[in-house]
Amino acid sequence: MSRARAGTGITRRTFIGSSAAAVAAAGLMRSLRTNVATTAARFGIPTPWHQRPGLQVTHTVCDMCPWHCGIDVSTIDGEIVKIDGNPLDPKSNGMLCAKGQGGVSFVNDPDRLKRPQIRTGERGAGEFRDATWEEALDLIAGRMLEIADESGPESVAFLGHSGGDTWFVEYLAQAWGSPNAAKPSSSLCTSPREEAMLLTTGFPVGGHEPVDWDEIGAFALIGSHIGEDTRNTVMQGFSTAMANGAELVVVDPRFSTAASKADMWLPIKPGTDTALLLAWINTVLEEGLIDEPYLEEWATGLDALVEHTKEFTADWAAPITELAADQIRESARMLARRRPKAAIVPGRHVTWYGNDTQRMRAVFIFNALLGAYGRRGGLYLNSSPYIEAYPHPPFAVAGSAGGCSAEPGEESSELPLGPSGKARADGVRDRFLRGSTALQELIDPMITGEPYPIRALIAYGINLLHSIPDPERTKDALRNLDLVVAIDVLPQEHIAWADVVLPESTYLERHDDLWTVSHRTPYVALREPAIEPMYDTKPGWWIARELGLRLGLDGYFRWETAEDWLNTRLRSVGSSVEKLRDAGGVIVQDGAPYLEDRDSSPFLTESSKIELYSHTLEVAGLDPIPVYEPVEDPPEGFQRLLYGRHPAHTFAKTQNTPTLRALHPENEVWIASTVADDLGVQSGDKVVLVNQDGARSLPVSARATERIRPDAVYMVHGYGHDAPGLTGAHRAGASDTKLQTRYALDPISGGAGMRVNFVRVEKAS
Ligand code: MGD
Ligand code: MGD
Repeated sequence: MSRARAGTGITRRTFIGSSAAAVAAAGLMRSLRTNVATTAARFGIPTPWHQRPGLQVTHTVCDMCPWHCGIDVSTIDGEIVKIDGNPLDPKSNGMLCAKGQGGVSFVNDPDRLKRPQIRTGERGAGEFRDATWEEALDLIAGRMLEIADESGPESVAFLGHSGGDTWFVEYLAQAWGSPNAAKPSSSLCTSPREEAMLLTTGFPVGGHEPVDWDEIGAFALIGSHIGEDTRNTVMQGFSTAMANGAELVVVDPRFSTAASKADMWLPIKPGTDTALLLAWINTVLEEGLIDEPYLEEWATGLDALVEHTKEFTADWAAPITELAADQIRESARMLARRRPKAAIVPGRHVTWYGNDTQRMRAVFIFNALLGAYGRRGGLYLNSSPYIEAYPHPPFAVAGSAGGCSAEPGEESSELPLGPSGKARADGVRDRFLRGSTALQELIDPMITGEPYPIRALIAYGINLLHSIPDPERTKDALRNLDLVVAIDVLPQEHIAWADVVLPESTYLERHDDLWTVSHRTPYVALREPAIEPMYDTKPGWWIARELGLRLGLDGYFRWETAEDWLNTRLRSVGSSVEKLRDAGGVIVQDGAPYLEDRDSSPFLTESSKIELYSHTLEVAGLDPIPVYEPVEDPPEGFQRLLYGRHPAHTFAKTQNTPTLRALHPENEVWIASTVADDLGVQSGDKVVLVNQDGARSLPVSARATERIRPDAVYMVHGYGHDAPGLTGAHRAGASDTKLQTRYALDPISGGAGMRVNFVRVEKAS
């Protein structure tokens, strides 16, 4: 495998040049490096990694979180020594977060899955024997074919996430013919905002939120906890905006890191944000703080909106949100004064309370009133890169599983067609719910066989028992299935429930499909292996292809290697794997981010305008303009369970990664000081959380703090692992998922609102 070779450790990529000067300079640097290394060796100082001979750099794409930054991976003698951001990549801009740098440790985690395994004990017992790839793949394909013969291809579900999911959840699932394919990044994350944005502007938010950070004058974060949510580019944008003096309003029941930087913090009562948003809309309409010429040209439904929101004043919202009316008005003015260089930043994980699409509609309507879409300093317009898909025979089923990740396949950014719609209860309104992939709605059919049975599950890179609410229900489903296949890199909890475990090579050991990222400057990025696969692991593309061939899907797998696939696609933009590698791993194309860059309306609704009033919703019998629906209050003695991210960890997948674990070994539960006092709990005491249905957490440290409202507790997602194979993360901290025994289904997007669970804090015995 040829890689970009570093001239020196310091100016790696740029240093190589064909000119004599570059060659001479390289020689000089080499001799300097030798001298430094010799001197260091004389004094017994180990040679720094960037001065060691044989340094190579591979341009590839990170997979430590779903943001997928471009990275430069430095290796010496086939060993990874350092990962940096790729300066050419529009996402990383040469920078990288702790999670990304933790990749070295992730790949070298001694607990990794090392070889294929076949279950020997009961499901859940975790008893396996080693198997060859041949045997494991034959077994899976044989059972899939039997099941399809009896119950049809739709009785096999494909659930997946992580960077290689397109091979399984999209390509293989569609070729095989199952509409039951889904990613957690849709209905457990972004589906309400994607549906809301489509309804309002006709295009989705997409993987990359289009905030014009460089020029923004004022912005609001509603629940988005940038700083704890450490998406690299978003943190860079946030820092730029703050350094430029942008004003910031943070709406969060918790004094988050972002709140500590804000001009105004609104400690809202959880679940009441739609009331606040309606009052913001009312304030700017009443006070004439809207961009009238923009709305005249680009929006419909303003009169109806004025009429609808007349009664939703700040005084109306104050007792609902438990915020002061003046604070509500002043925060709306703070944003509107800087219009159009102002916006509410579209949140990302927005499946909160079940009425989430309407809350996100209110966000997008407010942004329209400020004139933000397609304006400098507001929300620019993303463009998709031009590149052709891999040519293949027509799929047996159409659609993609969609998601919030900036993932391969992102160019098809319309909302995914509705695989799981088929598996949902009757009576669901036609376009909605079927409009997106509601992963959690596929679990019941695995248990009940209704409306038709799902009998087999291919789980690729999804943490089945930590990502989907009500894990006991998921276990019931796993118990009931006729085939469970887990394709993963770590012995996560659900692995013990698989019939066949297939160990994938990690993202630093394999190719994947191209990243085709819809962006201000749309771009295509290449994932290439930086090292050879460790152990007896295989890349996802190889596994999908080998399975496909055994399933008789030869027509879809005429390509032999990932490089064949990539070269075919890259030919359509005059490139190849080799050319792209030499160009630094990224092809950046021109975008058209502002209205003035476009010849026609960018708004793709039926009216070609921003729809403040949605006829589509009206026709479906749903509220055409958002209304506030109260959520259930916590019962006496309970607090609402809120959760979020830790800057150094991703979901439930990095808690076992040695260097990241060293940064944050376990989570803690934030409890308002007054509540903690009443319970006699002090910071550092171990407590157990018991939810409304009696589910109990592992013991977890309390953090008594003024930084959260008394009606809620908060914890970082992803801890409380029960898998003994995760030797570092096992039983460290507590799991939010295990306390989420219920969720509220969003009737429009199919999203699963997870903030509808309540917990009682008990002192651990
Ligand atoms: P949320 O869960 O919506 O996540 O990041 P966000 O979209 O920012 O936000 C959590 C915040 O919402 C918390 O501060 C919480 O106190 C607040 N909150 C809770 N309830 C309410 C409420 O009712 N109203 C309001 N206004 N606020 C409330 C998620 C994002 O993070 C996602 S989706 C992904 S895919 C990435 N994952 C990730 C990761 O795993 N690790 C790290 N380090 N960063 C990540 N960034 C991304
Ligand atoms: P992770 O815990 O990152 O979350 O849902 P998931 O993507 O399921 O699990 C990733 C899985 O992939 C792990 O099993 C990991 O070991 C495996 N893996 C990692 N790398 C690779 C690889 O290269 N190849 C393969 N084959 N496997 C790999 C995330 C989802 O969870 C999202 S997007 C959101 S926003 C929601 N967040 C959330 C929350 O905050 N709280 C609760 N309670 N539930 C949530 N669910 C959602």
